Amino acid sequence: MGILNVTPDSFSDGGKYLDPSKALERALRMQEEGADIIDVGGESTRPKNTSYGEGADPVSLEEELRRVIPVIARVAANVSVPISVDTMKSAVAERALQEGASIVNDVSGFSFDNGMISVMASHRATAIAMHMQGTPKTMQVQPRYDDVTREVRDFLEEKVHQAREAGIYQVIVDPGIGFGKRLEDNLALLREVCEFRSLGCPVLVGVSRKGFIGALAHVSVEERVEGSIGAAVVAAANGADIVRVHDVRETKRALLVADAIVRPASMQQSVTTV
Ligand code: HH2
Repeated sequence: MGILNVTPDSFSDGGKYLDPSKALERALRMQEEGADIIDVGGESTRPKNTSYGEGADPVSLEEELRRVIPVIARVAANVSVPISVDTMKSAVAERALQEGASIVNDVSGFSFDNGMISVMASHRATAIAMHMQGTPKTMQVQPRYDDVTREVRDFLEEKVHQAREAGIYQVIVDPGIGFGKRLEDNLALLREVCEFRSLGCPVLVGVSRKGFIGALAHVSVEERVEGSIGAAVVAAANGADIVRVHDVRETKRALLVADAIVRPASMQQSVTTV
């Protein structure tokens, strides 16, 4: 899954793709480099208490629609891979689905906006349910778990159940690396990705250029490509079906090799249905 942030303030690529023609160029490039999904987002979730300064401010509905919808329309008309919309707002999801997106990536796990489930159900969208403790503004303020993998798994199980009750059967689960997690929580979740496979859904992991890579490799956000690829390879080896990345070409090459070594066809859950 290639990341297309249409935001002025995303932590690693903010401001680069605000212009719809630049965004389209980027989407086409990621498709050519091997992305199987393009994820378009108009609201940064940059955490507080990090080297990026203050946490991201929430974006109004009007502003998010203004950023995202023209880009989704242009990307949908020009790429052949599925498009997901990274939003917590049901009105943004609805417009994006009308314009050609087919997946909704809701980092709040459908908790922020209680209209989200019915929008996804009525459009027969694929739902990505991600775990987050708190909100983007507060999530890195003393996150705490007794058993992070069990607690995140229980949360995602409930979300899968909630989606199925509403008639949404295509659900992708995501433990939410960096969303209300300490370093040791992120590492435990990546070590134990296989625990999420028993939910019976494809598992998505987003590690690209995130803070824990900077903390471990002592590198700024511009220098996290190698660490990101290392983490993506380990996540895939441990059972992730989809990795959400900025550096598509490099990650794809690494994953082609890693997959051939560690993932026999029988272990791969179907993601072609999304
Ligand atoms: N991470 C980010 C945003 N959306 N969605 C899912 N499903 N999983 C993730 O791990 C995830 C996500 C944060 O990364 P990024 O989009 O690069 O930054 P920002 O939130 O600052 O735009």
